Amino acid sequence: MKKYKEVSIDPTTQKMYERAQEMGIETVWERLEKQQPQCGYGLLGVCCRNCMMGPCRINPFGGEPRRGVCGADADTIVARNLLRMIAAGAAAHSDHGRHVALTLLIAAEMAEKFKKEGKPVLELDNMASSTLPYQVRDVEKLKAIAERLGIETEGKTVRELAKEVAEVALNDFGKQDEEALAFLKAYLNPKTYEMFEKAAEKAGMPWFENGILPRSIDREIVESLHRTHIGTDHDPVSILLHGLKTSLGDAWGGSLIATELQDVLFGTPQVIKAEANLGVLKEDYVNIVVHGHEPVLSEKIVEAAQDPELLELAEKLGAKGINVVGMCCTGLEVLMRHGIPIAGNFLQQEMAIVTGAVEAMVVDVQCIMPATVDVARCFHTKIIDTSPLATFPGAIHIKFDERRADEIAKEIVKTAVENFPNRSKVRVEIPKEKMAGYVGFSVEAILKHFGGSLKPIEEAIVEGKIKGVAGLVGCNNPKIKQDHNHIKIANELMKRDVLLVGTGCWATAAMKYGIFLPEYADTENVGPGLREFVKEWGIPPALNMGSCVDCTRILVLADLVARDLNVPISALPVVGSAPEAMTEKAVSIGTYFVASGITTHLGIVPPVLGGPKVVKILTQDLYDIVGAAFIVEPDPYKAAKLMYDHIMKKRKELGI
Ligand code: XCC
Ligand code: SF4
Repeated sequence: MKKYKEVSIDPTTQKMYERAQEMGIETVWERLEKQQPQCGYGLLGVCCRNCMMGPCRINPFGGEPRRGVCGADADTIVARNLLRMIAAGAAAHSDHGRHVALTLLIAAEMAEKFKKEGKPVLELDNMASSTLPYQVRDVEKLKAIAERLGIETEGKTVRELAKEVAEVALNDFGKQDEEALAFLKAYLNPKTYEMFEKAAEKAGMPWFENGILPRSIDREIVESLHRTHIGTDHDPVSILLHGLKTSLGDAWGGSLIATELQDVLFGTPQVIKAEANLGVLKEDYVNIVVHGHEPVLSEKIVEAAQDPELLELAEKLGAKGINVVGMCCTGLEVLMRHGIPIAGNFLQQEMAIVTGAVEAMVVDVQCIMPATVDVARCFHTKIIDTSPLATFPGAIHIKFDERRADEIAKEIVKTAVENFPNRSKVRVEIPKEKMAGYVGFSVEAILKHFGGSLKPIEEAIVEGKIKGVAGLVGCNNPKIKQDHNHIKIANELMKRDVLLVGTGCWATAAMKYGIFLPEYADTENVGPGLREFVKEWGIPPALNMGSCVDCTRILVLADLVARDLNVPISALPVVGSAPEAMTEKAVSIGTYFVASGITTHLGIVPPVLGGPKVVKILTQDLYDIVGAAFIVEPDPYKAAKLMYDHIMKKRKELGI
C-alpha cells in the first residue's frame, strides 16, 4: 500500500485515498501495484500479437530472437504498435466528432420536419425553437465555418446552413477521393499545407499520394489497421508517415469538427469564472457527476437539473437542490461554456465516489474506469452509462438518443434525485478544498480580449516580454504522482516567461492550484516579462482552452500566428507537452502536434524504446520531415529546460 502523499500532490485526492484505504476499497494505485513488475517487452513495444503465428517478442538485448515468426524485426513491430495506438486515439476523437456532426444534422432535419408539420416556422428556421432537442446557439460561428468551407451563406436560413455544414463534415469522414479533408483545407495556412504535401517526399517515400495530407478521417484509420496486418507494411518510415497522416485526420478533421460544431450547438466559450476540485461537491444537495467526453449528453444533464419538477422532487426528498459537477473532459466542456464546477481530473474519478456524497455518476465514453462500478458498490452511488457504445457491467443503463434528449436527460436526473434518500449521511466526507479560476479561452474569446487580433501577443513575443507559447495537455497517469509534473512543468515554463495555453486533465490540474487566477502572476512561479504582460491585459498566466478535442483550438491559434507571419507553424516559438500522458488519444494528439509543426514533450515514455530506428525517427528525423519532433523526458525540470531551449532556438531562427 502506498502512502497517501505518494499518490498525489492534491490534498483532496490524498484525503480520499486515505479514506479508501481505511475502508478497504481498492483504487487505481493498488491495481497498478498489483501489476508490478509490468512486462518489459510491453514497455519497450517489442511484443506483437497481430497474427496467430504469434504472439512474438524480440530480445531487447540484441540476442535471439531477433525476428517474429513472420520475420518482422523490432523496429517494424514497435512502429506497427505505435501506429495502432495513434489510430485508436484518432478513432476515439473522431467518432466523437462524427457524433457531434450527426447531432447537428439530426437537429436540422427535425427542424425541417416540424416546419412541415406546421409548427412555428421562423423559430425553426433559426433553429432556436425550444421544441428542438438541440438548437444552434452560435449563429455567427456557424456562418464563419460555412464561409471558411466555401459554402454560400447569402439568403440561407440557419437551418439550411446547419445542414450543409454538417454534411460537409460528415463527408470528410467517408469520402473516397484523394483530396485533403475539406475542414483541413478550410482551416490550415498554406505554408503548413505545403509541408504536409512534401513531407513524404522528404522522408524518401514519394509514393505517398498527397504526402501526409489525410484524405478521409475514417479511411486513414482503416488504412492504419490494414498496414499493420501481418505481411503488409514493414518499413518503420512508411508506417510512421501513415501515423502522421492518421493523426492529422484527427487534428484537422475529427477533433476540429467536434470542437467547432459543439461551439455551434452549445455556444462558443467566453471568459467566465468557476471552481475546481472535489470541494465543489455539496453536502446537502443531490450531487451528479458528469464524466466522459461528449457535451451532447452533459449539456442536457445540466439543463435537466434545472427542471422545476425535478428540483421540487429533490426538495421533497430532503435535498436543497441539484448540484451538477464535471469530471474529465466532458466536465471541461460544461465548465468552459457555463461555468459548471469541475470536480477533478482522471485520477479523481474514484475519489469522487469515495466522498459518499455522489448520487449518480453519469458517464458516456472514454477515460471512465470500469472500477468506478466497484467503488460505487461500497456506497449508494449509481453509475449510469448512457452511450450505446460504452456499457459498464454492474451499471444502470439509460442509453441516450439525441432525438429524445430532453426526456432521457430528465430520466437520468430523476434517477439521481431518487437516490438521495439512500445516502448514508454518516458516511459522507467531502474535502473542503476547491479553487477558483478563469476559464473559457476559446480562440474567439482570446481574439475578443485582445481587441480583435493576436498582435499584442505577437508583439510581446517579438519584444521578448514573452519568450514563446507552450501548449500543455493531457491526462493523469498513476505512474506519476497526480498533477506533480503538470504543475512543475507549468511553473518552470512560466518562470522563464513562457505563456501557457492548455486543455484536458492538465487544465483541470492547473485550475486546482490557482494557475488560472490573474493573481498567480504575483507568485515567484511567473517571470517578470510574463507577469508584466498578463497584468497589462488582465489575464491569468495560463489560459484554459478546454477539453482534449479542443487541442484543435491551440492549433487554430498557432495557425493564426503563422498566417500573420507568413511562415509554417513549425517556425513559431511554440512547444507542446503531455506531462502525464496516459491514453491512446494523447498519443494521437502528441503526433498531430508534431506533424503540424509543434515540437512536443512526453513525460511518460511511450512503448517505443525497443525500436532504435523508430526512436531516431520520432526524436530526430522528423525535424527534417515536418519541422518538429518529440522530446521524451520524464524529469519535469529537465523537460521544461528542453522545451525552453527549443523556444529559444526558434526565436533565433526567426531573428528575434
Ligand atoms: Fe482522458 Fe479527456 Fe487524458 Fe483526461 S486528458 S485522461 S484523455 S480525460 Ni484528454
Ligand atoms: Fe509474430 Fe509477425 Fe504474427 Fe506479429 S505479425 S505475431 S511478429 S508472426
